[in-house]
Amino acid sequence: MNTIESIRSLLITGKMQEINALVKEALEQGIDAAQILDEGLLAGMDDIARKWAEGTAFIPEVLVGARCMNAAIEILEPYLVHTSAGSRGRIIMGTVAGDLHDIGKNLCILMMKAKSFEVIDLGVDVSAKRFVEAVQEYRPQVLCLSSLLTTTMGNMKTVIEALKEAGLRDLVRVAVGGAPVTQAFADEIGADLYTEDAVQLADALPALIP
Ligand code: B12
Repeated sequence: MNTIESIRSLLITGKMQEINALVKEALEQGIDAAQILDEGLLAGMDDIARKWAEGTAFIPEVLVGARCMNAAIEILEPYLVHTSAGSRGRIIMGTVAGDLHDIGKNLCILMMKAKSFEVIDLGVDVSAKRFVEAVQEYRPQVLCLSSLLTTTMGNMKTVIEALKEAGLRDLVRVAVGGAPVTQAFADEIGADLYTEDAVQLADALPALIP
């Protein structure tokens, strides 16, 4: 098994130190950070998700896998984000109220930073009130909302309504995403942008920012 295959297969075991060491080893071997992310970590997370759906993996495995994934992303960040002079725009991102999923959010943040955007991370389970306060405080060009649950995706609409009530809706573009979110849903709630993944989001931002 090569280094990337080992990272992929170890993710479900939650052996963070071993995975981190392999990630560093892969970087030392000259393997591209994006390849480690795609073929090692994301492929490993897909394996876990499949096993969970089949009933051969359970929440603890998913949880430890997710922790390892987030830790490994931190190691990869400097290799994926090339800091250049100046920011191309300010973005705020968070996972909506009631939702604790943050891997997708963290990947979006990584990809946006990689494209030289300044990103403020509000974390998970973020209330509409907190999003509105953050928009007031930081005046971002774009607010990114993430949701992984069909039970929380409606909270994206609540955030958009709260922005309208606060008189801020015209000052900020709203991007939405996450596994259950679709273009049709984004249109229905009046969002300005939906993309399927983090790379497409980072690529679509320049057109969204005047
Ligand atoms: C990991 C995981 C967990 C972990 C989360 C750990 C963490 N730190 O994030 C834990 C174990 C905590 C968890 C808990 C739960 N989970 Co969960 N989880 C998952 C799992 C397996 C993977 C999600 C993931 O990280 N994917 C990898 C990332 C990279 O992909 P992503 O998040 O989709 O993000 C990409 C895109 O969607 C997009 N994107 C994301 N956000 C945004 C935002 C914008 C603006 C844009 C443009 C794009 C974008 O870009 C990202 C990168 O390309 C999914 C299964 C799946 N296939 O999605 C279930 C899943 C989402 N979970 C599910 C469920 C049911 C739960 C629980 C309710 C289970 C329970 N009984 O307790 C709880 C809810 C907890 C809560 N309140 O949030 C269901 C949801 C079903 C539904 N209809 O809503 C899923 C689909 C599993 C299933 N098949 O049943 N979960």
